[in-house]
Amino acid sequence: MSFTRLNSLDPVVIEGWRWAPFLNQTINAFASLQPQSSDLASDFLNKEGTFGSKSKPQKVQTKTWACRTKKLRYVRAACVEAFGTASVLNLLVNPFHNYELPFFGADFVTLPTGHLLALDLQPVLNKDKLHTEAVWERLLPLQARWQSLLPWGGAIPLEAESFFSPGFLWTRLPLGDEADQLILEVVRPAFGEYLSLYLDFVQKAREVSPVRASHLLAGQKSYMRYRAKKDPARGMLTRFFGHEWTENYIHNVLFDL
Ligand code: DBV
Repeated sequence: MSFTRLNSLDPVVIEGWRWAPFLNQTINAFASLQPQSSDLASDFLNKEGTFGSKSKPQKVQTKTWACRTKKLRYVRAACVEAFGTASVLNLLVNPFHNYELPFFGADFVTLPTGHLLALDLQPVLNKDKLHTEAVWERLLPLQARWQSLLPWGGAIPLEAESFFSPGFLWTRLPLGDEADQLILEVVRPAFGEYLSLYLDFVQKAREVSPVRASHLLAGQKSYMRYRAKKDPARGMLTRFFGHEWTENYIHNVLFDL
């Protein structure tokens, strides 16, 4: 039975999708902020395709859940399921630039080669104490606790480093029961704590001056430009859905500023 989503707030139903509990937790967390639907074309709300050989085509689907709230310009979750090939939840929360708030970012990726799990409150302005100090003070203890239970994910591209905080939780795990248990017992509660911390900052955030807001806007744009240019999912999405849809999705839905 299939259910077509007409609105970006409609629930995401993907049979067998392993990241569903994480998305549901996110949706519940934002429910208290009076979320409003984001204006997304139906081709981005629900997308289905096939890939692989003609004799053995495989099904893939991508759905986008999104909303905005009083202080958050654009909250979006990209959900991908291609059985045996990829299962992804990529989340990004973009605050309005007149609030002193970081981004909330998560990348939960399962490929035949293993899981790749990234979670962070990413700075809009990296070398700016006013922007980072209050966040990092509360984030670092969370990172210290949860990262100690997970292997470090390894080097990230040098040019990407300034977009991450020192509270970056980052791991790669081989597929299997042991990873499933770590995802359940470590990644899931860590995600809950990072999300609660972020929502606490959102709740307390006050509007900043127009001058400050323009700095924050410049920082947001440079982050978004980087993410759109270097999206690690570009190859995968192009293979699934073609060049044109993928570029439109990356520039208008995933990283839209
Ligand atoms: N990554 C995205 C979006 C995805 C997505 C929108 C819709 O930003 C998936 C899907 N990430 C995705 C895939 C891979 C990665 C890798 C499919 C694997 C690519 C491959 O192996 O072929 C964090 N994601 C990665 C890597 C990093 C991140 C560091 C490995 C390095 C690389 O291959 O470039 N994603 C990256 C990041 C954040 C994030 C900067 C912030 C939290 O969301």
